[in-house]
Amino acid sequence: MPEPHDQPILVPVLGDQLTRTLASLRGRTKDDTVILIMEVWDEATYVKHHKQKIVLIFSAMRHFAKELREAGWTVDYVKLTDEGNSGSFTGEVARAVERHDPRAIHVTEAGEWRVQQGIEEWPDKFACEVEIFPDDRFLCPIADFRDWAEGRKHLTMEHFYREMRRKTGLLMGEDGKPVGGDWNYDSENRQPPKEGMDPPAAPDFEPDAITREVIELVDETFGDHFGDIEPFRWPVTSDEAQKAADAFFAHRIEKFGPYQDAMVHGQDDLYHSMLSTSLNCGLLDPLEMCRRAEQAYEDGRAPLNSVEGFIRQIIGWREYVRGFYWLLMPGLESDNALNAQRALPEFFWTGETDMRCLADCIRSTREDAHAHHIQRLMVLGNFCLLAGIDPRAVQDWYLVVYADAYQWVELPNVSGMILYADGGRLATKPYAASGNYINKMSDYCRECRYSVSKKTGEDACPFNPLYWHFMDRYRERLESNHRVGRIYATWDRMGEDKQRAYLDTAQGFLDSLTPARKGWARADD
Ligand code: FAD
Ligand code: DLZ
Ligand code: SF4
Repeated sequence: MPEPHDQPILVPVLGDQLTRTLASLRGRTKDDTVILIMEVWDEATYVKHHKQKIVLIFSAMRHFAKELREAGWTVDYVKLTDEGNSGSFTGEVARAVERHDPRAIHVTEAGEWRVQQGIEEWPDKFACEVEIFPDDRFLCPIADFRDWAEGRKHLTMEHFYREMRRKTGLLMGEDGKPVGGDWNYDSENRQPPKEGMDPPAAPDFEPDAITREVIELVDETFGDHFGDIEPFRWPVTSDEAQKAADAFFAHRIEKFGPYQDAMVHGQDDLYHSMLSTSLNCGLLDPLEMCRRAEQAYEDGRAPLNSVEGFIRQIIGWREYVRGFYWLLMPGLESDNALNAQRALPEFFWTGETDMRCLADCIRSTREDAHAHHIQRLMVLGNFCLLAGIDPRAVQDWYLVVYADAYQWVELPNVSGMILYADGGRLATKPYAASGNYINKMSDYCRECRYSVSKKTGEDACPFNPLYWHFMDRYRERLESNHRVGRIYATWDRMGEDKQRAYLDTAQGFLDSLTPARKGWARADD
């Protein structure tokens, strides 16, 4: 390692901050800076992440360090197996302070509350000055979101999104009006899969020597974690991530919108971008991706509904959930507005269930550390909502199993979007659905052992009775909700025998579930 000048600035870069233009790196000079990148036990094990998630982060961190060194920076890289590794960010910064005697530490704020709490203690722990920079890779500063949320009863994403459109100018006409006249084209984005649909494959990235070494390390060290370690195909450098983006903007964006909600057995990517892992660890810039989408529209390569839909996911949902997270933490973690207490079923980990939709989503989750949004929301999430699974168990599952999962994005989606555990601050109604929705949007039901058209009894699709069991359980709370309340007229018209059959079928199904064994998500649970 070349020695930089006396008393340099120490810049710790976390595993989801792998961006050359990171706020704490901008403006630094090479002869006056030591960049510290740390593989630490605490981060790898606070939940037992999917093996591919750890491979992705460690490999991306090692590649990033290599690129920085090749560009002339001094990088102090701590490997997980290095002698003396303390296992924590704070411990490693303390050791680096001993090694380099920095005059200051410059760090960009952490994505997650847990880590940020640790960073905020650094000024008291270390004798040198500590400067914490806002993470301006996000387009909406945390303080701006707070201002926006102030005094609002409902934090409606759509309202936030419009402000973000105005702020970024994305898809805005010169008259200050949205391009095409409407803000949102979601109603055009709900097509079921077409027979014989054959989306162009997303590029695979063959593991190089660095990734191979990490795969071996993770296999040896975290072999008991959930998920297949290979084939490992995620981009681990910014060049690879750009290639993945090129392929999306060349071949998939056109149909991204219409088939955004479609589900096909055996396929978890369809026309989705598969860019979340790269966006979240810093290999891609969110605004740049939106500009590329806008360009595709301007060049006539993609229709407005696809492009607007993609941009909304990024400057709308992605920015919104991040603001929502920082607004409501730490309480959001323990919110349980519906008092859901049931243990997560074991099949979430093993995939062994006769429910074909769930089995397929869990398969892709195990094989690829990925499932697309509607699979996460309307199959896996819907099941957890209807079955009344304890939010803590659901949070842990989502945080473990997806390669793109960080608490800032996982928690609002789980607590707010799927479970209504936040009491309705994110979603105005629970996203509850019977088997009918899944049947309409997928090819899952055709070969399922359950019958989606049966409402009660042994062979009935479990989503059907579970839906009414859920509605009945929460009648008092939901009846007054104008978006759900009308459903109770249908329930009341059924009569007692039919209602009893629904409730008994659902209860029989719930009683048959085997709770997950301990130790899947956390070593100490
Ligand atoms: P695309 O469908 O191509 O979408 C483009 C981009 O939009 C994504 O890459 C992502 O950055 C952004 N985006 C889309 N929807 C959301 C959303 N609801 N919240 C935030 N960003 C969004 N996404 C994560 O990145 N990490 C998570 O841990 C995560 N957990 C989720 C948990 C649940 C219960 C649900 C319902 C959704 C979750 N999502 C999460 C959002 C979404 O499912 C994934 O971002 C998406 O499936 C990633 O695949 P993609 O890149 O192909 O996405
Ligand atoms: C997810 C993850 C893992 C598995 N390991 C590390 C690590 O060893 N070192 C590191 O810097 N980051 C890791 N990460 C990503 C961090 O969890 C992420 O940077 C923080 O949670 C952000 O708050
Ligand atoms: Fe899923 Fe029900 Fe369809 Fe089976 S019948 S695939 S359980 S929705």
